[in-house]
Amino acid sequence: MKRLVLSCLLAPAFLAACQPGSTGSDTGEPVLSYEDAFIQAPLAGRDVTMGGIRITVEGGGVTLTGVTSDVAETVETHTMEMVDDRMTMRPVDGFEIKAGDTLVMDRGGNHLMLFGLQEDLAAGDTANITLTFESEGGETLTLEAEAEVRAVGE
Ligand SMILES: [Cu+2]
Repeated sequence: MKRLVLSCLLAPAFLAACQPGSTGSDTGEPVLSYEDAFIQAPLAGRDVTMGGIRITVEGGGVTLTGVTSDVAETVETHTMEMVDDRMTMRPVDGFEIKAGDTLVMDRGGNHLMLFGLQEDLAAGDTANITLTFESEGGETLTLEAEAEVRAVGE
């Protein structure tokens, strides 16, 4: 089985190499890249928080099918929507990303939700986030992201 995996486990200074456009593929197989992966430091006493990431795919479309992290028991993908004039969030099982597009997960919109956090997680830490995708051809792809734990408001 052919598996295209792109890891960007690099310091911020090297992230330019992982930005959209630098990983294009002519083979028709999706190539994933990411930037700006973060986890918001949990409020004191809470074991739930949110996170974000920008994922770009080149060369073919994918669906984001699952997320895990080494600092959380479970990770869900959520979106925000208006229900009865109030912004609420709900889980989304599969985010589609078309070839050439970027899925933005950040505060106030699509985002990651982390449950069962490791107790000592704090701003300044780094955490691994593993994202699993299915290509249009049915292949499984994995993206390993390194996320920065940021204080609220940073
Ligand atoms: Cu949420």
